[in-house]
Amino acid sequence: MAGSRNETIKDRSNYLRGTIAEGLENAITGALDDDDTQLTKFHGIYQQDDRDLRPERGRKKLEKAFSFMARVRIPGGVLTPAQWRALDAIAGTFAGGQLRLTTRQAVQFHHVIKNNLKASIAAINAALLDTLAACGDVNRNVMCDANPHRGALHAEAQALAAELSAHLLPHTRAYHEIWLDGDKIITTEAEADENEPIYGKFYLPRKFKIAVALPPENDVDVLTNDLGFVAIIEAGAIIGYDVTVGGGMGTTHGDASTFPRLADTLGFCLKHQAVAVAEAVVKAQRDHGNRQERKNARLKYTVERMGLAAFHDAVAGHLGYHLPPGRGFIFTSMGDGFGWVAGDDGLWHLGLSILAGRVNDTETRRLRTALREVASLDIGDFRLTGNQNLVIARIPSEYRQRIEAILAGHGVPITESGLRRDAMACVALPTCGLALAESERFLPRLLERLGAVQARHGLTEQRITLRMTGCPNGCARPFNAEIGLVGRSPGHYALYLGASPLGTRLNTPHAPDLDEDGIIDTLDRLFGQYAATRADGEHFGDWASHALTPPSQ
Ligand code: SRM
Ligand code: SF4
Repeated sequence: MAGSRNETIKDRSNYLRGTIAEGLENAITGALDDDDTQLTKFHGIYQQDDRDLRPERGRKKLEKAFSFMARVRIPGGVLTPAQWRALDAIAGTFAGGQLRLTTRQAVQFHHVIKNNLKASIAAINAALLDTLAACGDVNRNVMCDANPHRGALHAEAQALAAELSAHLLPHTRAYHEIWLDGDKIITTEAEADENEPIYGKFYLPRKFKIAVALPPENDVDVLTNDLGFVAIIEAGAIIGYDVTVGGGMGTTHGDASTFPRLADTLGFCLKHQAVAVAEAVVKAQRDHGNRQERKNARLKYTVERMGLAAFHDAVAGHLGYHLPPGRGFIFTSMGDGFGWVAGDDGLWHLGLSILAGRVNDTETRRLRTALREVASLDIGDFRLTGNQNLVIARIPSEYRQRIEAILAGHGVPITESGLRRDAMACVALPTCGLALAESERFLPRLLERLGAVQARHGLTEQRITLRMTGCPNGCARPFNAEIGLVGRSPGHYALYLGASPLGTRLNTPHAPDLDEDGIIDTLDRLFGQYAATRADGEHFGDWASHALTPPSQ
C-alpha cells in the first residue's frame, strides 16, 4: 500500500516488532532507531529528549539527553490502592519521583532511560497494568465518567469502557515478546487476519479515541473523541447509548485543512450492540481514513470528507444494519466535582484538584507522599479523571477524617478556588518534542496573576474552564474551553474564547498572539465587561460567545 512514511514502517514492522528488541541492547546510544521510535508508540512508549539540555549538549557535541515516556493504559482511570502504590514505586525508582495524570485518565512516567525501560514495563505488568496501545495508530485509553457516585450506573459505564478497551487492543504478541520476554512468534503474511482481525497489518491511519459519558455529567469531554458512547438513562437505568463520531482537537497553526471538531451523533445503539458498533466504526475508519496525509487522517476528517450519511453506510457495511436516530442527551456540567460527594451506595468520593496532573513532592505540598499514605490504607480505589484530577473513591465514612488528616499533614488542600480548580495544561516543555511554548510550567504563574484579576472583578467563585497547551495539537483540549491558550512561539499564545461550559460548542480565535502581560490585560478587560454585563448565572464562555466579535481572519 502506498502511503505516508508511517504506513511503510507499519507494513515492514512484522506486527509492531521492528528492531526494537535489538535497539534496547545497543549500549552505544540512549536512543532507538528512528523507525522503531514510531513503533514503540503502539507499545505506549515515546522517545523524547530533555529540551532544556539541548543547547548545552549541542555545544559539547554530546548526544541529546534521550529518555522515554511510558504511558500506562488505565480504562476509565480506575486503579486499586495496590496499583497506585506500585505506580508510585515505579516513579521513585525509574521516573524521577513523579507521576503525571493525563487528560485521558492515564498515568505517564517521564525521563525513563533506555536501560530502565524493560524493568519499568515489567514492574507495570506486575501491577496487572500495561502500556499497550496507550499511543500509536490504534484505539487509545478509553475514558469513562470518573466519579462513581451513581454506583450501579457508573459500574455499567465503566464496564463498557473496559470492554471496549480490551476488545480493541492489538492482538500482536510483539509487546509481550519485547518487554516481557515472552516467546517469540514469527508472523507470516498468511496469518495476517488472524493476528490483527480488526486492524490488519497497517493498523489505523491515525490514533483513535473513545469515551463513555454518563449524562448529565460530561467530565470526559465526550464530543472531542473520535467515538463516543453517551448513556441514555430512563427510569434510572441505562437503556443504550447515543453513538457520536468525528470529534478531535489537533490543528496546525495557519493550515486551514486542519481544524478542531466536535462529534456528530451517528445514531442510537442498545447496550449489547455497543462493542460491535465500536468495532464497525473502527473498521470504517481503517478502510476510509486518509493514509497519505497524517495531518488529515483522523476520523473527524473522514466524516467531513465522506459526509455523515456516507460514513454511516460504511459503518453499516461492517455492522449489518444502520443505527436508528440518536435519542438526544443533555449535559449540565463538564468539569470534575471536588470535595466529598456521597454515593448512592453510602460510600464517599473525594475529588482532588491536581494542578496539571503532576503528582510529586515539593517543599510545601507533599502530594505524592500523601497519596501513597492514603493508598496504604488499602480501602476504596483511585480514579483518575479526564481533567488531570483524582477521585479517592468508595471510601466508608469512618475513613474520611483520617484521609483528610493525611492530606492536611502534607499540605494538600481538599479544595481549590478560582481558575485553578478547573484549569488544565499539557506537558509541553521540556519533554514534548512538539512544544512551541511552555504550558505546564507556565500555568501556575499565570493562574496566580489571573487569580488576582478574578478577585478584583468578584469572580473568584465563578467556575471558568481555562486550558493551555504548548502547541495547537490540543492535548489539554483548549478549543473546547471557555478560555483556550495555545502556544505559538516561546512566551506567546493564541487566545480562544467562547466555548460552552458543557463541552458542546467550540471556542473561536480572539487574539492570535499574546505574551503573558497581553493575556493578563486582555482577560482583565474582558472579566470586567463580563462581571458588569452578564445575565444572571451566565457562564463566561456563553457570555463571550455572544458579547465578543471574533477578529476577522
Ligand atoms: Fe497529546 C501528541 C501528550 C492528550 C492531541 N501528546 C502528543 C505527544 C505524545 C507528543 C508527541 O507526539 O511527540 C505528547 C507527549 C508529551 C509528553 O512529554 O508527555 C502528548 N496528549 C498528551 C497528554 C499527556 C497531555 C497531558 O498533559 O495530559 C495526554 C495524554 C492522554 C492519554 O493518556 O492518552 C494527551 N492529545 C491529548 C488530547 C486530549 C484527549 O485525547 O482527550 C488530544 C486532543 C484530542 C485529539 O486527539 O484530537 C491530543 N497529542 C495530540 C496530537 C494531535 C492529534 C491530531 O489529530 O492532530 C498530537 C500530535 C500527533 O499525534 O501528531 C499529540
Ligand atoms: Fe506537546 Fe503540543 Fe501536546 Fe502540549 S499540546 S503535549 S506541546 S503536542
